[in-house]
Amino acid sequence: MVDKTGMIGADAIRARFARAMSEMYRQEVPQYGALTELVARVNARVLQDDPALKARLEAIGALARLDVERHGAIRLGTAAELATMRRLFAVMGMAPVGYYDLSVAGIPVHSTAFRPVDEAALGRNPFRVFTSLLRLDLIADVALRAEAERILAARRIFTPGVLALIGQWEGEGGLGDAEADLFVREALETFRWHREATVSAATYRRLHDAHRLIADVVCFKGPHINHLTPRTLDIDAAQAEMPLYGMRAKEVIEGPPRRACPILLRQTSFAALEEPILFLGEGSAGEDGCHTARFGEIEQRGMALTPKGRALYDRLLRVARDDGPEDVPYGARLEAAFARFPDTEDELRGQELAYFRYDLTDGASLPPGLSAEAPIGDLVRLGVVVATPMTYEDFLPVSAAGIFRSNLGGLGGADYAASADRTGFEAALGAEVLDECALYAALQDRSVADVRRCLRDAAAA
Ligand code: OOG
Ligand code: NI
Repeated sequence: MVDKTGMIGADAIRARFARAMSEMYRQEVPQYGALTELVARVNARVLQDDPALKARLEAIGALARLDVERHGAIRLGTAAELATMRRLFAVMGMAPVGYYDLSVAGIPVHSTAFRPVDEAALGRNPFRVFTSLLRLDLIADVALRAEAERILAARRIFTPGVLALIGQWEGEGGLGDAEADLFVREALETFRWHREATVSAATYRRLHDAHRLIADVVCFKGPHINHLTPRTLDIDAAQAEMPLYGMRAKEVIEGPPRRACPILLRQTSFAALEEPILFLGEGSAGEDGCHTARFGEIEQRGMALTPKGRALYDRLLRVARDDGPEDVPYGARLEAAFARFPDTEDELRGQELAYFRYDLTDGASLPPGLSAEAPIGDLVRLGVVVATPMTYEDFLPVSAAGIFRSNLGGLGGADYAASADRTGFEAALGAEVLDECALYAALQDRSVADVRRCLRDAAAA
């Protein structure tokens, strides 16, 4: 954890931060604590009932990360906030991966996910934060837009302490043990909930009427963490148990249906809490109000899909949403549409719909007559190589829109011209976002190259 120069590694800082964030959110939103208990219980039961799954997760080192695995979400107001957030997450080994345009779904933000990228880092702690930037350019009311810009320009969401530590990390390439702890404490302040709004009730109302999301981003001191999501091994069971814990889950689980070979990501949430806030008084005393922003969510992760698999997923999801008979419930339409998505690992691999990691089978050697350069599928079929599906580490824009919508209530009406602006997002970020498919493909290619090298070495020996 501490290297020979006394520096703490990024993975360790991220793990400390994720733990501190979880602790803070548990204090702020007790239902989150209940949700993590529910998920821990469901996961323990799944592992007990399915020893093969347990062995497989253990073998690929995926069991250790499960208990600590969380993703969170924040919404930022300005380009400068996003650029500094990128530098803050870099200290924890988290890079921006993917571009998500939510304007198509009537939500005036675009987003990326900050997350660790390499396999070892993901294995240690895959903490990720879905980070959205408000798009004031989509607000038609010019005066309101100017007012929001003015309010946002005046706030400082980072403490002087964290800015100094980020600068130190950039200059020296690391932080010592005590500095890492200080960094975690100072960074956490940015994500804390503040019940004092920075605006009057009248201003809040105006922004809220333009779009609830605008009020949530503009009227507070900082980008409060709005949910923290544990990962479950059986989202249907967890969803069914949510009412027992006093939570009302959203009606449909976002993403693909339940399958023998889980793909991508399935998510569900419980509605945002109504929380008391205090508006800035026009005179002295502030006026009481309430705000809904923070909620709970659970996720189940499946295989990462190739662009070909993803295209099929997107097409079938559209079929289920748009073309299904009206009188058939959405869940049944989804099942029907996805009957056309292959559901065995052999098919998914053979048709190059999902990414796999290839490893030499224990003690295996090359059968006579076969070269180390033989098609990887042949090596798998002959038992020389074992293929393990890669976990999807990212998000889904249609699902994210569903999660946003279920927590902003009354979103209807917002109708923006679809206008992805990746270039604008990257300019604000001060960097390009990484392409998630390129990351999975590189990992897959590297595992194939490693397998072939080992086979060649063994044949030469
Ligand atoms: C983010 C909603 C998206 C997910 O898991 O897809 C999300 C937000 O509400 O800020 O968290
Ligand atoms: Ni989420």
